[in-house]
Amino acid sequence: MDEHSSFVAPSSGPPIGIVMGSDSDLPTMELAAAMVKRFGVAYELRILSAHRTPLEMVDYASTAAERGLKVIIAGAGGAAHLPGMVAAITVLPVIGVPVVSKALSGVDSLYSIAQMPAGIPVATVAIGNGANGGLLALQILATGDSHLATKLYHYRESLRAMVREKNARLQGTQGLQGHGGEPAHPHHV
Ligand code: RP5
Repeated sequence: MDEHSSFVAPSSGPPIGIVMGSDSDLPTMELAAAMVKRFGVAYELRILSAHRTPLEMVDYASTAAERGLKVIIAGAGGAAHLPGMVAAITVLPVIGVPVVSKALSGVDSLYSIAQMPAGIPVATVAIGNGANGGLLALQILATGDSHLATKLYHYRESLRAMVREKNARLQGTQGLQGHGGEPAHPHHV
């Protein structure tokens, strides 16, 4: 492993790497892939286990930057060491996605991913939230890509519009639900 590999001039591979510990993580990590795809950004998808294929994991992480990756989204469940170990090997930003586990519902995954020692950060999203993993990766890329930043801004606009529309619909039903002209959902100050 070349410990300086992150400083080698990168090739033109996809900028986002999505890795996961097992195919059982795929339903969660496909949410990340779908989000990245939605914004038209190229990505690669790999099953890579910190415990079952440690040497492949080291190879992947140590060559990630020279292959052109800019950010890695890593999902794992249970004793979820993949994101932290990948982060230990490369200086690329690593986003950890805690996958829901059978025994502890993903709390084990969350703690394993978030509680990194000083010096080796992993940006951890909520349990099962692969979509936010994808979005955060896109936001990191967008710091150097104004076209992508504009697309993300429009996405936020769509979220705002969605909430406003929901509120407008709620306000429209108040006349049916309210009592004696009182708002159905009074605002207490
Ligand atoms: C972890 O163990 C994987 O990330 C997965 O979430 C969990 C269970 O793996 P499988 O037993 O389903 O392969 O390494």
